[in-house]
Amino acid sequence: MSFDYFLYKGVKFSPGSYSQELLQYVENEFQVLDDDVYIVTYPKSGTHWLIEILSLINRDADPTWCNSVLIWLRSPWIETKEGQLQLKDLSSPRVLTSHLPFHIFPKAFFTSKAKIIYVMRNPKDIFVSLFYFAKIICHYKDPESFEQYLEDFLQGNILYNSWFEHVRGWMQMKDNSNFFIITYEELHQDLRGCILRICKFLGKELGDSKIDTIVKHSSFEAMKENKMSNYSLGTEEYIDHTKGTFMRKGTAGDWKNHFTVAQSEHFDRVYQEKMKDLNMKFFWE
Ligand code: PPS
Repeated sequence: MSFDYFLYKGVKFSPGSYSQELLQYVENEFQVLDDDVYIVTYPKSGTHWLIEILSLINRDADPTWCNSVLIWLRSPWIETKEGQLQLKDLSSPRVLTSHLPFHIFPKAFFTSKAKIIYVMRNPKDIFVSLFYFAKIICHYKDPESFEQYLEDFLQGNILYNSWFEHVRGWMQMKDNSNFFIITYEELHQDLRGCILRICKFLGKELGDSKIDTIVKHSSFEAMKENKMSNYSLGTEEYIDHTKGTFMRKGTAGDWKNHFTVAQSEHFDRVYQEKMKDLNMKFFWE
């Protein structure tokens, strides 16, 4: 795609689905309800996996909603023009989604009882996932090459800026009781255990067989098959389906199939430098 990103408080956004006015509104005027749950992520971290899990938890494991309503209508993006229209049709309790960095998230959240689930993923895998996604989705500029795009990613020269800034910003919330962190890698390793932890955070008790049903319907295979969740329907305007699919690979560690040793070492050096004073160890490290 050929366009220029615009800046809102230093963060890059693409024209089309975003605007200065909307971002200003979302930051300063968006009404947060006490029973809202927000899935907050840097792109490609596992956002949709969480939407599917929460859709199932909130319907007591009944998959009918997931199988009949498009995923982005179940949990609209608060910062996009489309999302703002879609969320008007939602009833409470709402599950909403956002890729916004901490410093421009709706101010009203911070004085509310609403909850955030922050999903994180190994940034090397995020980069690979994004490299393929940017080629098929219109909101991102087309990557010139893997090498160049890696530099853009490390410098934050892309939509939503840098992964490092996103994580560092949101980690200011890590000790708050309404803020829950989960990683893509944990979901992979123990989906059932993660669902139980998410239920606990949400104050939801579901029996064993319901948890099993949620595990089944939120697997990569089930979501890839589900036309309401796999982005094959209603996305022609945004996604070039001839170039790839949204539900691409769904694995942890795919970066090893893409990075050279030199690229991986370069990434590690930038990572160490940018994260050195954070004093947090992540699940994928
Ligand atoms: S987005 O567009 O930024 O909101 O993307 P996001 O949903 O955050 O991340 C997309 C990646 O998550 C993978 N995915 C899953 N992996 C495992 N299990 C399930 N159920 C699942 N659902 C989505 C999806 O395939 C993207 O990762 P890659 O590595 O590209 O396959």
